Parts: sequence; C-alpha cells; structure tokens
Amino acid sequence: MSASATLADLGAKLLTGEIEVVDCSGRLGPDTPILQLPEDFAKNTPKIEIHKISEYDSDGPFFAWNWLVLGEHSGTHFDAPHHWITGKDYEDGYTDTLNIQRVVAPVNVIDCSKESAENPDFLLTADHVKAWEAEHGEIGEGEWVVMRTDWDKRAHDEALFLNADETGPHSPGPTPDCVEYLLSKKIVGWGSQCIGTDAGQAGGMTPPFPAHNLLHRDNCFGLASLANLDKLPAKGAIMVCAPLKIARGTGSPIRALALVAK
Ligand code: 23J
Ligand code: MN
Repeated sequence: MSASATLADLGAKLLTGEIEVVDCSGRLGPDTPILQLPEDFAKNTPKIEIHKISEYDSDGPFFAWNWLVLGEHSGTHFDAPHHWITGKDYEDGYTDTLNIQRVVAPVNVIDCSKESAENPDFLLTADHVKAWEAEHGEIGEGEWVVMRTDWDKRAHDEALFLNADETGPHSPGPTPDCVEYLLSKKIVGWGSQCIGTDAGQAGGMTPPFPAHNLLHRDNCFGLASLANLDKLPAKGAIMVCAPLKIARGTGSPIRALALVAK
C-alpha cells in the first residue's frame, strides 16, 4: 500500500473509531503528584497552580482564561536529553531542537502490573525484557518501550503515588542492565507510570538514576507519569508524545496519545 493510501485509511479508521485514540496522560492541576527531591537540593519544582485571569467578569466580560505555575517536569511529561548531564552536549537535545519525527513511533508495553502490586520496588531487568520479546516479538529500532505498572491508579493521592518512607521513595523501574539492553535495540525512549523514569530506589544504583543517565547519554527520551497503559496491547499501538516547543527546554508536560486498533 502506498504511504498516501495508508494515511487515508488511517484517517478513515480514526473517524469510524476502528482506530481509537487512548489518552495516556493524567490530569494537570494543583493535585497532580510532583517530585520532591531531598532537602540537600535547595530548589524544587513547584506544585502546579492555575490562576484565573478572567471568566466572563469585569476582568474579561466575554472570555475565560488562566495562567499557570508549571514546571517542565510535572505530571505526564517528557524528559529531553539536556535534562541530564550525560546528554548535555546534544544540540538536538532540547525540547525545541529535537527531531520531532522521532516522537511518533510504535510502542512496546511491558506488563509489570502484577509484580509491581506485589513489590513496589520491583525492578525490570534485561532478562525480563528478553523473555517478554520471546513471547511478544522483538523490540524494534526507533520504538517506544513503556513499563505498565498501573501506578496511575495511585495518582489521585500524592503520598500513595510517591510511596515514600524513611528510606526514600518506593516505586518500580528499570535496572541499569535493562536500560543498556533497550539502548542496544536503539529504542527512541523509555516510559514509566511513576513520578519519573527511574525506580524510587534508583539513587543507589550504579550509575545512579540509570534511566536518566543512560537514556540521555544516548540522546534518547524519557516519559513519566503515563496513564492508561492497561488499555494498550503489548505490541501494535502507535504512541504520540510531543513536548511543547519550550526554548532550550529540558522537558515538558505532554498529552500522550496512543493509537490503538479496536
Ligand atoms: C530532577 C532531578 C532528578 C530527577 C528528576 C528531575 C526526574 O525524575 C524527572 O522528572 O526528570 S530523578
Ligand atoms: Mn522529568
């Protein structure tokens, strides 16, 4: 089939609903869970604020609009390579310079929901990914890989979502060897349903925060706080994860979309 015929077919099937758009973003607002770095970092990213400018009142008689306090790394969001020191020298590593063709790609959904329910510190390894590939097929170059943990079901409660105690946050994520394996497959990026791309306990790994350290070292992207991955097949969906074109931005909230055959 020609590319133009494929695209016409896609358009027609979007209109009939045979291809469904699944919303993989959570809601952005004052209740959105926000990362809290340890106190040794003086500054932190703020809680989201939505301030009214007007709503059909004396400040705007026939229009409603708001202004926001919104960190780049808030809610369902995109990590660009410049976010981490290992990615700092990529000229195309910012939200306004990255190759936007890359962010629309097939997605591999690795279901770790059962393991994560049993153990909030569950770590996905390269061996797990290889076993997943044996069952579902190989992960291809340029594709997204996302870890389904159903962590979005906790997003209504920040404490439940961050799941921290005296020993720090407890949430699932990848091991360093998992991220290295995925990068050897030349993926475009890695996504998590938790607050960031790394596990809660990833600060103690070698290297610390391997998803951040290794993905961005290789000019790859991260996705955090993804929602509704339970509505996606293991393979076959296409993910659209476009960051705002923030000037020299290191990341951005996104409306993550998945195209899924019904
Ligand atoms: C800043 C510093 C450390 C981390 C993060 C941000 C994130 O997880 C993020 O949102 O990219 S670990
Ligand atoms: Mn981030």
